[in-house]
Amino acid sequence: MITIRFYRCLLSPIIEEFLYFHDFTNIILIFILRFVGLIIVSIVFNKIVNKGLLEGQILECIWTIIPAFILVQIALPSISLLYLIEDAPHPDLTVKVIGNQWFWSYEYSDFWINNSVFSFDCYIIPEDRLILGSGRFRQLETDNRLALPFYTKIRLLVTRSDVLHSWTVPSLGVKADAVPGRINQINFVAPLPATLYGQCSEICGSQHSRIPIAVDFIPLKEWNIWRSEWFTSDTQEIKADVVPGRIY
Ligand SMILES: [Cu+2]
Repeated sequence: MITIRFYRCLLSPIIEEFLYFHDFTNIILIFILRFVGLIIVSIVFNKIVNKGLLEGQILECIWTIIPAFILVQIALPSISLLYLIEDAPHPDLTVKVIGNQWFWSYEYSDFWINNSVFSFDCYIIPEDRLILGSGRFRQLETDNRLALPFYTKIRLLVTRSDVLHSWTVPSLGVKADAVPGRINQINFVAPLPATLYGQCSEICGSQHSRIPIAVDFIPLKEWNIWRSEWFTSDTQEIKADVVPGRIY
């Protein structure tokens, strides 16, 4: 099994759509910039003056309809993308993400241990505990990782316990503010096994840069093992590299 392990890569159908839309809009943008630039240059150097021209109905129609048509071309995929982000019928797994000063808590609300919800906290691994050459990223590794099955529809409910935070994983194309008194929902599917990283994207205090996000996407079978190991372990602390069979 080959596992992707990067800070930035595209690993979700949504982020791929973002990229297509970005490229498409850039093509239009380059066309407009070149066209308008060309006209400005030609106006500056043009010596032809038409003193009799007071109105031009056809010309005005053209220069209204064509830009309007271009705007519709941009608006339609943009709106459909917005719907795509929000739309998540029947997610397979729901996890509650709680932002704290300064760590993330995760609650698997569908799973319970001894009458308490299956939850854990993720703190940054400090620099002095990182071993040189171990392949771990500085400022991005956490002591526990959020483990999720890949090829599964995931819904995250993001909220906070103190101040504003923002749960962000660029590779999945998700960024959700953890807002006081509110629950934000994000949905994604990871098509491959991967370890992805993110960081809080809302200035939330002096340790804002010290609450990274590390997500493991693992096969459902391994995820079930991971979950049952957690249930049976005494310390209820799972090391970051617990998943067997991983090739980095
Ligand atoms: Cu934060």
